Amino acid sequence: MFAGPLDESIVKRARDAGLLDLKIHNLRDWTHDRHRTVDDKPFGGGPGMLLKPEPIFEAVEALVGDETQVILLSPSGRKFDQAIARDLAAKKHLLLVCGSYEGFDERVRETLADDELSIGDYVLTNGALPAMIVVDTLTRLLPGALGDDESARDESFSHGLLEYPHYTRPAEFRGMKVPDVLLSGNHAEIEKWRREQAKQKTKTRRPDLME
Ligand code: 4G3
Repeated sequence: MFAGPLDESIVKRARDAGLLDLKIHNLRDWTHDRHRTVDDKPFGGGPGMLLKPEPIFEAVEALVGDETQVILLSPSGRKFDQAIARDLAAKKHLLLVCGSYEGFDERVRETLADDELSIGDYVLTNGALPAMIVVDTLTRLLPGALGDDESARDESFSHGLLEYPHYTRPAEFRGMKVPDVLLSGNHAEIEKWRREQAKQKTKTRRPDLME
């Protein structure tokens, strides 16, 4: 599941360039029984299974260093966003713990985790996709991970607004014209137009982003 996405384009390039050292671990490697059991039924009854604490504790204890941030991925975490991404991209070492099904024994949360993140208000079968989303988001923030062309595009959320409309050639396509101001060569006017468009779009689509 991790192999495909993390071996693509920019993430692959960053790994190959040594900007990012990424390792995948299997919780089952820290079990001791014949069936390599990682889950169990919840005390008190109820549906679903929980990840047993022992393999997670052993795995985390084996993998952490002095500068490790241990982060659980779960729907009850704080909502992951670009500001959190910037903060995490500056960390030396992250350990992302992906639970599945009904999640973690509470003692993992209480004593092992430094933080708990959610990528949004929906439930997935496990935390692997959320972990990959976190990795992808952080990777493009690592110095040198994006080419110059790509870096220039990194504006979308850095002003806290949605992107202004973008156009490329041709200047007219099937009767649809690119706004004149973008062809004017007047960079002050272009900047003003873009700022206004971004503000309008954010106000109508995402008023929550406006202060
Ligand atoms: C823990 C994360 C893990 C508790 C994980 C389910 C969605 C997200 C899981 C739990 C997940 C998210 C595994 N689903 N929104 N599934 O980031 O109830």
